[in-house]
Amino acid sequence: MNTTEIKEIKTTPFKDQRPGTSGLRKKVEVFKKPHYLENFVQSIFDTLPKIKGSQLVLGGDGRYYNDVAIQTILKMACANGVAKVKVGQNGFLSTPATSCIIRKYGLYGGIILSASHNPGGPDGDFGIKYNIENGGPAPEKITEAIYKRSCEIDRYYIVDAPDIDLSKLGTTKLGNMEIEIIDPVKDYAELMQEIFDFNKISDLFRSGFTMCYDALHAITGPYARRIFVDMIGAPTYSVVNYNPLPDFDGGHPDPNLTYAKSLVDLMMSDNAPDFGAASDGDGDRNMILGRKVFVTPSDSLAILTANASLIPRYKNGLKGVARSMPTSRAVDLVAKDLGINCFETPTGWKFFGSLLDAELVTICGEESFGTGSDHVREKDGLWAVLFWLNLLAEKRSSVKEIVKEHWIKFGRNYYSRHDYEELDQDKANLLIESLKEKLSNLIGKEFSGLRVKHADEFSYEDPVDHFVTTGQGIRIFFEDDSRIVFRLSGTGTKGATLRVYLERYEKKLEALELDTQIALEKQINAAKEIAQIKEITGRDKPSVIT
Ligand code: VG1
Ligand code: CO
Repeated sequence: MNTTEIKEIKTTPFKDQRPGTSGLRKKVEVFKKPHYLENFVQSIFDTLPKIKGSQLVLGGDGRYYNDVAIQTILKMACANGVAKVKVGQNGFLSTPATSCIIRKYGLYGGIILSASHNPGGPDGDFGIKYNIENGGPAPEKITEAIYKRSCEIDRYYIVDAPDIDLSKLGTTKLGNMEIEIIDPVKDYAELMQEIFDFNKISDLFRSGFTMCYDALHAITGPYARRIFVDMIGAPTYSVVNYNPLPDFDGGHPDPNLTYAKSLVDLMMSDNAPDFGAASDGDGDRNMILGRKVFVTPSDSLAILTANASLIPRYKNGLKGVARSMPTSRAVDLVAKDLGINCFETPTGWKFFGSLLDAELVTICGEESFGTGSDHVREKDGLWAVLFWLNLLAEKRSSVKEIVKEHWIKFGRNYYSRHDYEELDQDKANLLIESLKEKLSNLIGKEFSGLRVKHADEFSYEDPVDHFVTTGQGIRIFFEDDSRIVFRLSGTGTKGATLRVYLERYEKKLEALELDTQIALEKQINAAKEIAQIKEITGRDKPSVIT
């Protein structure tokens, strides 16, 4: 029998532990402050009614400080009476794989160590997120309770024990708590094999189809190698940057036009393979490219929805779809055509969980390179890539052809997001506050040739549990049905990030292939004018355009 001494450590609250869009994210140096991580973890444990005797899963995206945090969390889990923890080998687990494991083994919950697409390393970001027994991110009522607890906390529990070796698969003990070190890929890969037709995708590769999947030195490398190369038989060169590194090789593991630049350059060149894709730090995002074409995440969501019946798991149709509010309305048109419901939720995956659990929707998506379905309760990067591969294997046409066909049938929702990063927090708040004050006076006014039809601040009542979430972004609708949305990011760790979401619908055949920024010129200018971006922030252009 292992005896391990439980220590009660006195502490005082930090005032900044309110989880954002996706868990608590801070600079590594903040997490390194004495008691900072411990306070938050204990606040999670104190908030959960059945933590004693429970089973959890624990892992992260391999970023700097994961290894240290995992050891602390294991010792705290033991001191708090957790019965068993499954840990990914070497501490690795992607976000969707964690969700899969919670569901498959009926666990009480999981702790994910990641700051997703934010940079890593000693000067980078770190994060921690709690997922509940449905496998999804804790909903707002739980994250708010955790925050409230963190404001009062005065002690935490931890055992005094040597570190656990996480490199060997198998079961070990820490005091009375069982620790099972698991293969991080196996359960997830098996689930993917149930959803998609791997044989069809193998045939596609055998026919000479070429792909470049860029894991950006983040968590999906081992998953992509196992699934694409070992199981499906894609040539090894199909997966690049596949070894996870604590600092992502100095990169920004964010699959978009700015940060996955080498992949984008390759896909736009004459040597482009047929298909290109990338994922983010923790594996829940996806970027889809074809030869000389980038598929916006909003279009990808609409195209996957429209073609879902070609995929084994979805062959009998979809229950409904959901998108976050700023995501383009392309999927709404598909839902209408299919005769299914389309829900509009606030930003962040935590809002999709209750719709998925109530079986109101099958597929969900966000404009921020996030797509997923009811197979887990997180967005899922490799799932989206496999969905596209399965589609390409069925249709045997190019990505560009599939996208064009879609626009011809449904029209095109030109869409772009302009981010103004690292703004002064007070100026960003002022910008949003002044917008709110202006809202009722905007109607009927004209900006850059666009007349305002309606303007409001988005709030959401969950149709299942009726929980109301307010302050979810400013929406301006114009008479031509184009739209601008303004909101502040809830995942940044330095200053504030203003996100401006721009959308315009086009049905005319001859206008389906314009340059996006040109197609949205009026909306871009109207946004600058309405929000007085330059006057308030001093910036005359965004730092990132996606
Ligand atoms: C961003 C995205 C949002 C996404 C969130 C978490 O949030 O806009 O759509 O759900 O990141 O994604 P925000 O508040 O910064 O706009 V991830 O891949 O960090 O888990
Ligand atoms: Co992510």
